[in-house]
Amino acid sequence: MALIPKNHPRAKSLLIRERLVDGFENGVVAKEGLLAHGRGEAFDYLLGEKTTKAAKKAIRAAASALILAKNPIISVNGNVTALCPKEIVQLAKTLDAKIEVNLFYENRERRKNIVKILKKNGAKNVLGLQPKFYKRIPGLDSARRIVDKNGIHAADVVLVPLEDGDRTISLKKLGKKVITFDLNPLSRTAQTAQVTIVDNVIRGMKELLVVSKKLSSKNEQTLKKIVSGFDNKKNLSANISEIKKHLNRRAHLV
Ligand code: PTJ
Repeated sequence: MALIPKNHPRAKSLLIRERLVDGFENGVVAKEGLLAHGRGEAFDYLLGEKTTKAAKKAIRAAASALILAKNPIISVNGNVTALCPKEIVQLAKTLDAKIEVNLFYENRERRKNIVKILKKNGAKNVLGLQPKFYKRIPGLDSARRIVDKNGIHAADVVLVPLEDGDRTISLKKLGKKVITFDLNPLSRTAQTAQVTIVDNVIRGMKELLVVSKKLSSKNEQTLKKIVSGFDNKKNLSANISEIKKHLNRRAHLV
């Protein structure tokens, strides 16, 4: 692991980067996952490396939808496992949700490594390792089409952090509600999910856990009101405005 001085101005984000590199070296993260992280870092920088007001609003809507769900599931890939395994497991416990490994860059060994990490962090059961339960999502060509019939296939609300496009549309066609984390408010996933949390999973997943715990005592009517009052397009625009504001502030410093 690289030595990062504590007082380095970007120590936090350099430490996060190290988690990805460790994840790659331990066979959890795909090499393409390192590139995806770099893209995320750039957007995080443009957002001021903080959870915006808009992201907090999306997190409330996401938590409400997940609490209201009959059969919620958290879909995990290499990057999200390397970045926040503990939070994923705690969130699943809080929401009584299942966890399923779903990869874009299919690799059986990596699936096993991801399950191992999640179990080390307290997960009892992680779906996605048993081919006898595999089903296909129609209309999807990537490896992500392979899902567990008792997991993503049966779910009504799916949390898909760090996605790459087509699956969100296919899951929506199957009548599922899709919630995503994506630092790029312009990505296809961000634009097609019902709830997009434009935040770094490393911060956002913690916040989603806290808010889910808080809202779990609220009644159905209150939660439904939070969900129906949320407008994803408006929320994405608010995040884009946040980027513009941040850029303007930085430009004035030069
Ligand atoms: O482990 P696998 O095989 O399932 O592969 C996972 C990756 C992430 C490599 C795969 O899904 C992929 O290639 O994704 P993309 O197309 O690069 O999209 C990832 C999106 O996540 C981009 O829009 C990034 O800006 C965003 N992103 C990257 N890091 C973070 C992030 N969003 C939130 N938090 C992050 N830390």
